[in-house]
Amino acid sequence: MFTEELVREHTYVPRIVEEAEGEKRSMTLPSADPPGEAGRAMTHSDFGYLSSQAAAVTPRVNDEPLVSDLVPQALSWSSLNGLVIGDKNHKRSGTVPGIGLVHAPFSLLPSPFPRQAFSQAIELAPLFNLLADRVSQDAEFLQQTLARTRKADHFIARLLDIHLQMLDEGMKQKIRLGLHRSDYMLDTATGELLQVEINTIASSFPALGSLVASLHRHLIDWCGDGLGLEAENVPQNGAVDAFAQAFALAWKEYGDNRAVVLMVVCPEERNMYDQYWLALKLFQSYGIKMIRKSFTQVLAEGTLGDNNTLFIGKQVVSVVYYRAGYSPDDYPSESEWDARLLLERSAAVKCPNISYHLAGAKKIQQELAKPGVVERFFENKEDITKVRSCFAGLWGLDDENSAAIIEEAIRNPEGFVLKPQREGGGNNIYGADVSKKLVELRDTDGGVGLAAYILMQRIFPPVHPAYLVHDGIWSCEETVSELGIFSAYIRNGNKEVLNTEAGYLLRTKSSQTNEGGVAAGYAVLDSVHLI
Ligand code: ADP
Ligand code: HGS
Repeated sequence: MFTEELVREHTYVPRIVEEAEGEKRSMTLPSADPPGEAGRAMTHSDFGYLSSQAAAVTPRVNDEPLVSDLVPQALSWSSLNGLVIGDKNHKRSGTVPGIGLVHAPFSLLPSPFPRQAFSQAIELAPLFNLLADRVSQDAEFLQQTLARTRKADHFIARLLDIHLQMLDEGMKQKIRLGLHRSDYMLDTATGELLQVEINTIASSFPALGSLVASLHRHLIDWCGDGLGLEAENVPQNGAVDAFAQAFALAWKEYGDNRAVVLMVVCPEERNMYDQYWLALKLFQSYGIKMIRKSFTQVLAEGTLGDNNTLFIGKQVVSVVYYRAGYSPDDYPSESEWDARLLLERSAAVKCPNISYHLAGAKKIQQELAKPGVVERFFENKEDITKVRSCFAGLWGLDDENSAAIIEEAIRNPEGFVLKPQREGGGNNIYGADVSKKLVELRDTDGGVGLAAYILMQRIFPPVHPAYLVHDGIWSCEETVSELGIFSAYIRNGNKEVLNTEAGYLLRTKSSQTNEGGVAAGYAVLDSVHLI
């Protein structure tokens, strides 16, 4: 277990709903005309505060002296323990390690999170590993589900082309390595834990996420009972060790002791320390080296030897781990695509390979939510129910029954999020822009552009006060949180080598912010205080 076994069976019923109802706040999806000032966009704060019980463990908001005492403690701890990123104001901070560092944005104290929902998310991890693996093996499902999307989205089309090419040429490697992160939000309206998305490529912050939990446990110890928080209710977060173990197991399955692990990175990367931590843990714990190369460097230094063995220079590569390649921005020219194809053709274990990458597309998430589709991949009724229990409302816009939901979303945009097939934060459409974009897509070229998007029920998580620390400055804000559960999966042919949860990530943002993502500057790193 990489997430400390704190999940005791509680007959815990989410109080969120009761309290809010008590306080006569509307809990259903926003009606056509949102309450409050005419035209004011609905924000998370319109939907229910965390229960008073949860609020009780939230930091004392106006305890200025305490906070002013705690912040320097937290900032120094972050610098001393590598909870850092490259400073955007420093030119070389994305290319030269050790230059222009700043603490990673974090929440000063852990955020309350229902224990039962946390354990549910942990329990789902091995199931989503299996689902991603089985979907990835169903080439027909992938190609068919994305058939219309490819016509409206050139990036997805390129990925599907590589997939077809590999099917045609035959995949040279039967070992599969998945390092995923499934993101969830609590839905105030129903008290349910709903899946926002699953990332099957470049899931960030396993290392810095692990460090924030340690920071919070340190601050709680440092403060004694001054905070009214129990360090034991902040689960240890072993994500960085779990990732290192997964790399080492895949390396061992490949079976070449000379080999190294290759991390494919962006030419400029301010989140390099989250990445270097993985390399350090892999070397310290298993004596295996991890090298970093951009697609351009892969094309320049990469060759395929006998049996498609991948060489970077003279080094044999047994595992390729992508921390780039999930966005069209990562392929500014054909040479990046050539590098991707070279890696895909190689005998190295890819994390992810092209079919795992496609299995994480938002259109696939939406298709899986359709009645009877999970049954294509799971027989066990209990597993099917568990997986489905966290599905939010998801709609495709490219089939004959899409017209109704499109009209509903145009009329009632606040209840939806419009999502393209993109990753990395900052791509989704919210609020009134949902109507505008849908009308534009519907009324252009016969609506073909609609196939590049999915519609998702907007989730309104409970709001809680928190101290957010950016660039050494703290502010107390009303916030909402998103829980990510990392998971690791290794299969060698028919042999399942590893199937486990691999730690967690909590990201917290102002309740006034639509988008999420730490790297994109919307959220901060956080950890959970289980209630
Ligand atoms: P990406 O792959 O770009 O990170 P996500 O689907 O994770 O895309 O969305 C990015 C952010 O948008 C999430 O971190 C979350 O803050 C917000 N978001 C996404 N879907 C929803 C939703 N259904 N309801 C509320 N917020 C959402
Ligand atoms: C890296 N620069 C992700 N990954 O996890 N996004 C956030 O760190 O290697 O910022 O909150 C790359 C996506 C949420 C992290 C960033 C999944 C990246 O954006 C990689 S595709």
